[in-house]
Amino acid sequence: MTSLSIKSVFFLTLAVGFTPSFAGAAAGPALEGDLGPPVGPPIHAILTAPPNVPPPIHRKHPAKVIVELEVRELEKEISEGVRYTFWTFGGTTPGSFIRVRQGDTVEFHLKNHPDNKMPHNIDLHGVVGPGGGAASSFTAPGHESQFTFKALHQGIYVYHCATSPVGMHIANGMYGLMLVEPPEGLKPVDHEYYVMQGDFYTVGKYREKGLQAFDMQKAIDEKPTYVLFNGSESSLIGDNALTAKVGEKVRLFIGNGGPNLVSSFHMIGEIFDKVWFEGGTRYQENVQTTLIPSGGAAIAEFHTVVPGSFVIVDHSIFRAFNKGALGIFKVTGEENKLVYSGKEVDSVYLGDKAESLAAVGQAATATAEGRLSLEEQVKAGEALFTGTCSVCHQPNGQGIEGAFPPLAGSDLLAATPKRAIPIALNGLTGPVTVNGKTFNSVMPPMSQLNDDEIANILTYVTHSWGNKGIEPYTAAEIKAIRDSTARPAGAAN
Ligand code: HEC
Ligand SMILES: [Cu+2]
Repeated sequence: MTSLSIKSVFFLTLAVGFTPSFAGAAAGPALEGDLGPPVGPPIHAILTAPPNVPPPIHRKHPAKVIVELEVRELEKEISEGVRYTFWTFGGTTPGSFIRVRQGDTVEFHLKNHPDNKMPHNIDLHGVVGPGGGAASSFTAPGHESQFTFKALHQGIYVYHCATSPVGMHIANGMYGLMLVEPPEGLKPVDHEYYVMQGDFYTVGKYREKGLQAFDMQKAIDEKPTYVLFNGSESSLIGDNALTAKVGEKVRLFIGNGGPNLVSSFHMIGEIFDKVWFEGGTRYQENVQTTLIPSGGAAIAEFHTVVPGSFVIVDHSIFRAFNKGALGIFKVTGEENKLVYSGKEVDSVYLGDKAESLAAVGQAATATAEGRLSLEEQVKAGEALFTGTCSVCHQPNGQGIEGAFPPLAGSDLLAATPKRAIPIALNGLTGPVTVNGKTFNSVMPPMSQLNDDEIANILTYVTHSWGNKGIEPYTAAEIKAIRDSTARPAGAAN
């Protein structure tokens, strides 16, 4: 045994039932997945921030690959106007994407930035060894750890921090993906993207503005405030949407960091040609929704046929529309009326995300700095009105005859503008007359919107379509009505 290197002993102990041939310890592969010793000079791995994926590896031999990953604790935007202190691998949530080849010897360096407050480590699900590396990588702020592993198994693997309290480190965004390419590589495609879901727990409610603290009790109760792709509500919408052209092949590396929820990953209006479920070697074909366990991953491939905005969701659908688990895949190119006749109507599924929510963020910043202008409030309100109130009252506020009263030029609204607050919060039932026409229908409470949002929406409504502007609504007056009136049973608070 003394003639064997320490590393060989390490691997031998893992190979249960393996009878080593001692005739030439250095000769040839010993273990399944061990494709021989590294060839050539060490290679520094290219790491990418989501949604980007490092370029394919075209190497024909195993190599020594050096991965340098730095942990940063950073305050970033989790939703428009909402800040959160993320703990990150490489400055982003999810962390940097790592790509190696089966058989590679990976020299892993974990650095904990000196400005950080917490110790961290890393558990790579693609590593065979105690803690997946966690046992060798505990790193205090300002320090660096190093360990080496051989990537024996191909596949797509989650990595995450495993420092106590583990759930808190993961909930703060400490997870990412490592791809171990098969020796022959993956089939070429036109685009590869990196999407990873996570659930987040803040003391404030969904979209409550300002810097939000982590809520341990909500995390223990598994009641997330946010469920997100790539760590922010806006990471895959607007200018950040994923893109392709008609007729292209796309590969998604999809992970789920959890810490708690399982993802029902779905792309509205697309069908996955192939899904390597659970990140394994088999694939399923013609898949609508694939389940990504917490701490698991999958590879999905599809090809684009018609243009449009395809909405990426966790099909546990309240998470998509009320907790942020929504992204856009934007396909441009020629229509194909044989495949799909229609014109694109974004707002059917996109809700308020059909509009850029940048104005909402600007208004939130302005509010925090005590300089919110009427114009900013109106712009934010317009973005929020779209896809919420506009569904019934229509984008131009004209309503629909016999069903939804108009908000544009409404004599009722003009006469009693403040009554719009309890209507928006608590809904309205029974006969109501607007511009001489009687409506007798039901408006559901919209109390899932927060005080800022309702104030901005009502300010927009009363300053648009020729409505005579009154004083802008304030979040404080919305809150006062929220606190002093009763909502119907079952309404959100
Ligand atoms: C699901 C459809 C629906 C949605 C969504 C909706 N409303 Fe209404 N709204 C109605 C109906 C129906 C009425 C009349 C209710 C009745 O007959 O009692 C109404 C009445 C009103 C009124 C009083 C009548 C008027 O024209 O002045 C106001 C103000 C109003 N809605 C504002 C809003 C605002 C603001 C939003 C978004 C936050 C909103 N509504 C979302 C259906 C809706
Ligand atoms: Cu950590």
